Amino acid sequence: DAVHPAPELPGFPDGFLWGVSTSAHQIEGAVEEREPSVWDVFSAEPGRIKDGSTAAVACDHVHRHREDVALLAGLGVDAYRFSISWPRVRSAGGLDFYDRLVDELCAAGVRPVPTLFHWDLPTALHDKGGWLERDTAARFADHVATVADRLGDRVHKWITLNEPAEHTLFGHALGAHAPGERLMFDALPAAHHQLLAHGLAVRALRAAGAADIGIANSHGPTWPASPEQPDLDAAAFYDLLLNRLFAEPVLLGAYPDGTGDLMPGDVAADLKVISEPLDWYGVNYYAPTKVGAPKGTEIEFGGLTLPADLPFSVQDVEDVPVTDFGWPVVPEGLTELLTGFRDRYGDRLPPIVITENGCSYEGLDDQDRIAYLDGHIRALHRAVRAGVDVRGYFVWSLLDNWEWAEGYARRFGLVHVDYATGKRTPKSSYRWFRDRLLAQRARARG
Ligand code: GBH
Repeated sequence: DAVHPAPELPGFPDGFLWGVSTSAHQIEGAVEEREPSVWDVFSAEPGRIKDGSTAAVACDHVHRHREDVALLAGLGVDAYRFSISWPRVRSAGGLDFYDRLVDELCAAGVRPVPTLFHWDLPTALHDKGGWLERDTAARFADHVATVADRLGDRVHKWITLNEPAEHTLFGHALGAHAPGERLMFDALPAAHHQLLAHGLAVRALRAAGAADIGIANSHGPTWPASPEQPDLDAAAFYDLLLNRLFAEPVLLGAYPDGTGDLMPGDVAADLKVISEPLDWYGVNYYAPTKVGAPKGTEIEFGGLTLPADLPFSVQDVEDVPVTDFGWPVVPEGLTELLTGFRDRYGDRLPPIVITENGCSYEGLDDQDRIAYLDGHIRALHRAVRAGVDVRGYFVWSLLDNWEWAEGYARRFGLVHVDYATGKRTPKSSYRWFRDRLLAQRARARG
């Protein structure tokens, strides 16, 4: 039942890692089997989540993990990126669930690639100040040491944090995500403490013998709305906040353009920790952002309403298709992003792994998703041909799942989930990706 005899994808370098991604809070369910996280509390508050839902059951992955591992095996991916729920590890079962999951993945020939923090902070830590509190970074490092000690014999590739930029902006500055803080620029300490947590986690993983460590940062090209100076300035500021602020401490050991002065603590000493060398740098790419001077009105952006008093405005990228979520589809943006990073950071940039890329569309015969993935994988290959060292590509996501403030309305999966019954149904894109992976492998064998 091969889908689409369309042209094969271009061949990627030997050892290139193909995978799919998920995150704990978005798929696991089984909330009663773990401590609460900030997302449980946030989603229980009226009006926070668009469809009023919570992730209490979600894909019920904790009880259906065998089925999901079988789906991964059927897909033929080399690797599976999932996240480890810190609240679950703190609960009675400890790491038991992840221990089993890792065993099953290894038995299925799929490499486990855990993310150690994907936004679901234990409520107990949030109550002590959460990411605004420096001590949370130290607690995270202890947690990471525990995880590495238990799983490090079978897990050989690690991701520290997922998108500290989004977690700072949406969770702590704008209040659209958990923990719902609206601190605007006073949210910057949450960025610094997450970055510090990243660096301390790298040290803890190294101490446990880990040799293959990265971070998953969210990045996209920022397109000025016009060549006029106010638009250029606003776009540069947005690029600073979303791209440079989270890349440069990690890659260069420095905060860009004086932003370090806004961070708490002994910033110079912390930057030494934050810039611990990485084996690779993970990029989550969805779309470019068109940015102009502020317009003094609220802005609809990526499903959020941004306040009127930001020093920039986000505008629609015109004349391109959009996904069901309204996000523009711009594969060239991925080539531009990666060649731009290479030009900007030169030999300070480690090999790149695309840790997320994907789109939200309805339907089982999801030809739009196939077109999106095909376009982005080709765009990635153009970056490789232009000399960017790219080592892997992970689709977001294996399963339809709970899309944060959007609830269950957005479907990013290669596999459809019927939330009433938990039934999984592979979409056309699942078969398309499987066939492309088979072809890559046949090609690699020569
Ligand atoms: C990731 O966040 C998360 O890691 C993951 O948990 C989540 O499910 C997934 O992506 C899908 O959202 O209006 O076109 O300019 C990505 C967050 C993606 C948010 C791009 C802002 C701007 C879209 N960002 N988005 S657009």
